[in-house]
Amino acid sequence: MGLLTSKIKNLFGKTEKRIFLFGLDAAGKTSILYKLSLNKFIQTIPTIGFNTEEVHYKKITFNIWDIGGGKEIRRLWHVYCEKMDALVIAIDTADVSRIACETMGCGDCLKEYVHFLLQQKEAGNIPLLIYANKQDLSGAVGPEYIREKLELDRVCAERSWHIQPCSALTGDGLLDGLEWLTNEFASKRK
Ligand SMILES: Nc1nc2c(ncn2[C@@H]2O[C@H](COP(=O)(O)OP(=O)(O)OP(=O)(O)O)[C@@H](O)[C@H]2O)c(=O)[nH]1
Ligand SMILES: [Mg+2]
Repeated sequence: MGLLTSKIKNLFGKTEKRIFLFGLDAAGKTSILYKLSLNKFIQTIPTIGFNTEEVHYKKITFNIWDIGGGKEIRRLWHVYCEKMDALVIAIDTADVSRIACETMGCGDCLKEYVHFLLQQKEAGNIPLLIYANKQDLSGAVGPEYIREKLELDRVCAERSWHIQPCSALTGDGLLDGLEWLTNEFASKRK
């Protein structure tokens, strides 16, 4: 979509936003993307590279970029960080061992990658939405656990952030996440 078309749309009260969905492999990013865009829980395969879809919610067209979370791709996450309006992290909340571990630099826990992303210039002070996915599974942890383990109060002192419990399987919570972002974008316009 050209810049001009995008500006014309904005004149009519429609807005486009580019949001990037990161997270470890098997967190459920692709499942979230297609549940939002097709309203279907599809069978996925690990993403090599990325998938992108448009999701229309209220007056916003969300261009959602789902970036693969495999170990080799994670190292390149920062390369995708271009013209982002929001950063979205998906977490498998039933797999707590991979959220944060004792040894920083282990290369396989989410915390270090999230902190790295937040430091990127392109991440500026854009909103951070965390989809606490797989809430349908027993043993899934909630927002407080994630907040503490990722040290969000410390690393997001200057940023708006929100942890949204959800399930790509049932769809619960996914639109609530877009609602939070919509309100964030609206509050920035004032
Ligand atoms: N029970 C349950 N399973 C889920 C949920 N979301 C995803 N899954 C399953 O988790 C597995 C991984 O899902 P994907 O969407 O492929 O994960 P991904 O984050 O895109 O993984 P990569 O592409 O490798 O980065 C699949 O077997 C999904 O069916 C959920 O909310 N609940
Ligand atoms: Mg995927």
